[in-house]
Amino acid sequence: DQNSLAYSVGITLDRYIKLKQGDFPFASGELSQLLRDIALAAKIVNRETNRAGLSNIGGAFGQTNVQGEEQQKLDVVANIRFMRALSKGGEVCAIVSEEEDAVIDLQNKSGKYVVAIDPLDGSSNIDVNISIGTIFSIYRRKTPIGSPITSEDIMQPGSQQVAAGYVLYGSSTMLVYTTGCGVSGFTYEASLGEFFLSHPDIKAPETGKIYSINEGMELEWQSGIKAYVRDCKVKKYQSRYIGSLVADFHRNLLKGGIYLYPATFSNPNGKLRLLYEANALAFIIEQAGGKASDGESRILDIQPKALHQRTPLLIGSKVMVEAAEQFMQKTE
Ligand code: AHM
Ligand code: MG
Repeated sequence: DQNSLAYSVGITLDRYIKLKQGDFPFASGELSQLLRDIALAAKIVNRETNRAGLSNIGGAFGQTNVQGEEQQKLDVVANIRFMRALSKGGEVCAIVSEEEDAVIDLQNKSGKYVVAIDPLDGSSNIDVNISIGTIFSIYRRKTPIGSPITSEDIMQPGSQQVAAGYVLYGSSTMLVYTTGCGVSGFTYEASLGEFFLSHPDIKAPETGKIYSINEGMELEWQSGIKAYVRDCKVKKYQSRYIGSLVADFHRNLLKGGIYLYPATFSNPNGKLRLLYEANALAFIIEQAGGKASDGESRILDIQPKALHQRTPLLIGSKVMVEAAEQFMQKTE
């Protein structure tokens, strides 16, 4: 088939996007360009990430700027890079970012797309050389092109995403995305400066043996989550928690597993953000055959009410997410 053929000849992300353009909703070429803009910013962030350990010796490395100013933190750098790529590209009218309190209205009258992005998630892991990620969601604006942006454009449920993806800056750097026709994964070849298709048509295993949750919070959990995690232990599942959402999600997507960030007594909506963390991964997992839930409802059906709204998240292999939901509904 087309996927395996493409892989065997070493297909780049650019070529793949072109090949698949017909699959995109509205196939105007602008969404393709937007994905390329994101990939370019990801390459730059990848370069900065690889240099992170050198930041303290930045002077010697030539990283301190002429004014001798200290280097900016990497999550700030990543935000600047993605903002620049998205605003210069011309396809986007508004951006929601974890790093910005308000919506960025680009005043771009011809931009059809709204992007929600976490430019660098898991940034507390940077200093200790652990994988981090970028997460993005793409929506078409609802109001007519040329009119001012309204909350109708921004507050769309995840089911309205036209594309979503993540970049994992790990032992290798990968970009994984969906436009609603399955999930494709690309690995970055730094010496060539290209993402190559390495994981065509990713499918999440129906079930798995990995559970990922911050167990230090157990005393804060509701009884359903406690009972589910206990069941994972009875079944002798593997506990794996990096504390970097993209990395934990990616491993479970490929190997089969569940990631849980539940409600706690002190944080009844959990920690993760609906717009730029949960929704993108929920779209991807569903496209891969898995499931994403807040314990009661499908993540993609949640109508957002606030920009930085949080949601509990149970995500991963279908059978495991359904089991966790059942435990929660039984015991609460
Ligand atoms: P951040 O957006 O401040 O980086 O927080 C999100 C991160 C996720 O990557 C990770 O899964 C989670 O927070 C870990 O939280 P905790 O340390 O509470 O387990
Ligand atoms: Mg984050």
